Amino acid sequence: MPARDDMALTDFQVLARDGRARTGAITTPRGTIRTPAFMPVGTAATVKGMMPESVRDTGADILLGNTYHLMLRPGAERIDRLGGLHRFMNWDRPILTDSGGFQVMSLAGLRKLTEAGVTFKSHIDGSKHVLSPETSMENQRLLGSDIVMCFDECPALPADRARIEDSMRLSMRWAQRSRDAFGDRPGHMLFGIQQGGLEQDLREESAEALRAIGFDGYAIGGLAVGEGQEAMFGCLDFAPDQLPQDRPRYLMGVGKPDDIVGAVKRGVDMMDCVLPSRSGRTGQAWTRRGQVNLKNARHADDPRPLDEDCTCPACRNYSRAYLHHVQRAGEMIAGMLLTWHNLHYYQQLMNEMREAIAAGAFAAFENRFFAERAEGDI
Ligand code: PRF
Ligand code: ZN
Repeated sequence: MPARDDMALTDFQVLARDGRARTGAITTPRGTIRTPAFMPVGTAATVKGMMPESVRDTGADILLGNTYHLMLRPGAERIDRLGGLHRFMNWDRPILTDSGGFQVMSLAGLRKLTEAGVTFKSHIDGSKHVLSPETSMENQRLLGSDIVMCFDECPALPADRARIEDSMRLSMRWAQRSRDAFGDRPGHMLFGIQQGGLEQDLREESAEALRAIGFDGYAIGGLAVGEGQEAMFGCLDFAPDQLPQDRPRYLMGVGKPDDIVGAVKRGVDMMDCVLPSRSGRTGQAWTRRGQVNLKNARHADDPRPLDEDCTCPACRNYSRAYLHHVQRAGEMIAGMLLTWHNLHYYQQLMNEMREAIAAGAFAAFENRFFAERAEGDI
């Protein structure tokens, strides 16, 4: 038995496999993350419309935060002075922060990309900033992130092979600089990000570069950027297997419930997406039977809950008629209730998949998942 000081503060264990799907646990000093895990998105130090204790009640073990947004407002130094992101937003469990590489390309105003990094103008006030592997690692350290992401670049698809290849190689040089700048921080994990578009050989080259550097976990970046589900699944048929078996694999920015089921089936352990929270604020609900638009007039006189089998507060305490009314009236509670329901549904789905994988019954789970959706909302 090693002395306590010698024991790793973070760990990943695969507890069971079913086909390529796995279930396991990531251990961190701030708590355990059951995998496959879905991470609600808390971009601006809040999961919009939800109290942190309510997010926890839906079953979330970890949240995602965004370096890009937080460095611009309120500033990573300020959050550090105020005791770090966990204390600032009142969430004491693990937080994964994205590096800003993806957000700066999609959100920033005028920007200039060089080997050194990205110079850009804030989408909030036009002020000038620099993100590089080094400044991203520093900002994520100031935030107190438990799982830090490498600084990378992600081209939108479709793109030329040459563009994808150059971008992937730049991201791999940035991955080495991220590793060097991160240093040795017990209790915190650094994840590399695989790029390479839909090309199997570029994905392999990227995986090899990341494995040679060595990370605590490996993300699959550059997917869900306009290629469609079939192409994404085609890539996921080989990409997870190119990454180390004994480390968590995180598919960034995915997705709809059926994307998530397909990704888990192909060996993905972690995911994040704004969909359940964002669509909750526009009247869209996700249930076992698919997508339901609460704005639709067919709900106006409906006394039934959104989903009679769901145990979330929106379904236990309110009718479809009420959810329809508050949505139409633009009341704040509309977004609050639907976000709660959607996050609850997503976490329920993850729970079912973890149990199915542990029981060697993923195929049966998948059949039920698609059969219920095929029935449609009734
Ligand atoms: N890189 C980073 N964040 C991301 C992505 C990526 O490729 C994606 C792609 N779906 C979402 N978020 N750093
Ligand atoms: Zn519900």
